[in-house]
Amino acid sequence: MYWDEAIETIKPDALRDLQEKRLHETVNRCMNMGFYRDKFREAGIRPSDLKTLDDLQKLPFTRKSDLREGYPFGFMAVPMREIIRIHTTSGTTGKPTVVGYTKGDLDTWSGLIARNLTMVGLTSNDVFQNMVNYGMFTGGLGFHYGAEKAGLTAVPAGTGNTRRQIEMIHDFGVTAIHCTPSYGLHLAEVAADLRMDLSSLRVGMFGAEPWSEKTRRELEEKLGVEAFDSYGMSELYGPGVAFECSEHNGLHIWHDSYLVEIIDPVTGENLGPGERGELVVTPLVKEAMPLLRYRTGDITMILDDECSCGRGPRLARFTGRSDDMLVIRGINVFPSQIEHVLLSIPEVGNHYMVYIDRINHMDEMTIEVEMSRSFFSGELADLKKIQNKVIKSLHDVLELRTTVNLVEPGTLPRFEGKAKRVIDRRGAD
Ligand code: DLL
Repeated sequence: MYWDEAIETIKPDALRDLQEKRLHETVNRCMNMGFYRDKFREAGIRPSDLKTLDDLQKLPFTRKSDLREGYPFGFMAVPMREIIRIHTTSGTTGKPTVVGYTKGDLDTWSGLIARNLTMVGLTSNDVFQNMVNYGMFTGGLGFHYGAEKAGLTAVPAGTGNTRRQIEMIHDFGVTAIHCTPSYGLHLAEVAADLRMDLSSLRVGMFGAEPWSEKTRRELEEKLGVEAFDSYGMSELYGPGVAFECSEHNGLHIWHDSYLVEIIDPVTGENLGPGERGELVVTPLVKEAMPLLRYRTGDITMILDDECSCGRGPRLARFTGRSDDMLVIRGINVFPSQIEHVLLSIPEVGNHYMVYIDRINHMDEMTIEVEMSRSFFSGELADLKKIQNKVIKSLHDVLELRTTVNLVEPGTLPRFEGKAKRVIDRRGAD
């Protein structure tokens, strides 16, 4: 068990003092980086202009593209000899972003994860199987060190070989798992097909990609776990930034370590609690790679009503990104809208792929979706009816004509890491 009483029960005044002290330290550390020295000079501000937390908005934003330009080590605020590990973002477009960690960073990060594991009720009596990638992705080593710090028995399973994963769960009496929600669904399907036993499980922690309440119910039912949402990103250490408690009503953000703002992604203006917008985070504890007002691109809102667990503010479930918007024949489409429509139709399952092509200069969106097992009769007339229903439901929400192909259950790709469900095949023409 890992319980940091001084921090987790901190009173509002003491918290504010701590946040201000840590913000000053962070700004001073940032002055070791050419990028921030230039930014401050351009904006005509000095670190000493930052007196209280209310001055945060005077500081410039930092964007993913800034970090990319600093590849590989341009954002390190300490000499390389103090950096004892690096991770990188997945970098599907261009170079990835490199994130450095000092010894202090690894200690702080594992402490944050250990807090989360304790928050969801895990103790040294639990056996924890970590089914995410242990390489450059932060989910593997990040959760692993947190689990050890909290005293759990860690099983560093990594990804792949689902049958073996299920055997280990059974043989080692695994009580808690961590994976992406899409892999969780796959694990459940394989276990059901092979009639293998997952009954030792009681807690499932899922994150690294957006998922819905419907998926939560399915994961809980099929895996026999209580499912917790976990949010993080490499630039902010990795997982452990925000995590659900057993109320399952928003993710607690560790406010001693991260300052959060919500902004309008277009104007950059700050929005209030209850208003949905882009999450901007200023980490307060990072040594190797401090960041100021980092634009995560993730869409959420701050819930400032008190949680009955007594912990600090929460972020609402993430509903997409400000930058995954697709423009199809001039219409803005968020992949989360497509998912939402598909999940509301019982005849189709939650595995789907979206393809976007440009045919004769026109954008065409094709959605392949698996039928639900219980509705899959193979009757042509039934299929046509369901297909039309999906097309109409999508049209009602997106105001867009789409091609829908229904496919047999179990035929679309399953993802061990993050699901990549949108494939944009439009070339520049
Ligand atoms: O995904 C870190 C992580 C590992 C989080 C394991 C949770 C569990 P990146 O690869 O840098 O880091 O990707 C970060 O993933 O900006 C979000 O868009 C998305 N994401 C992460 N967690 C959630 C979540 C890790 N719970 C990007 N809900 C973020 C929705 C999420 N999206």
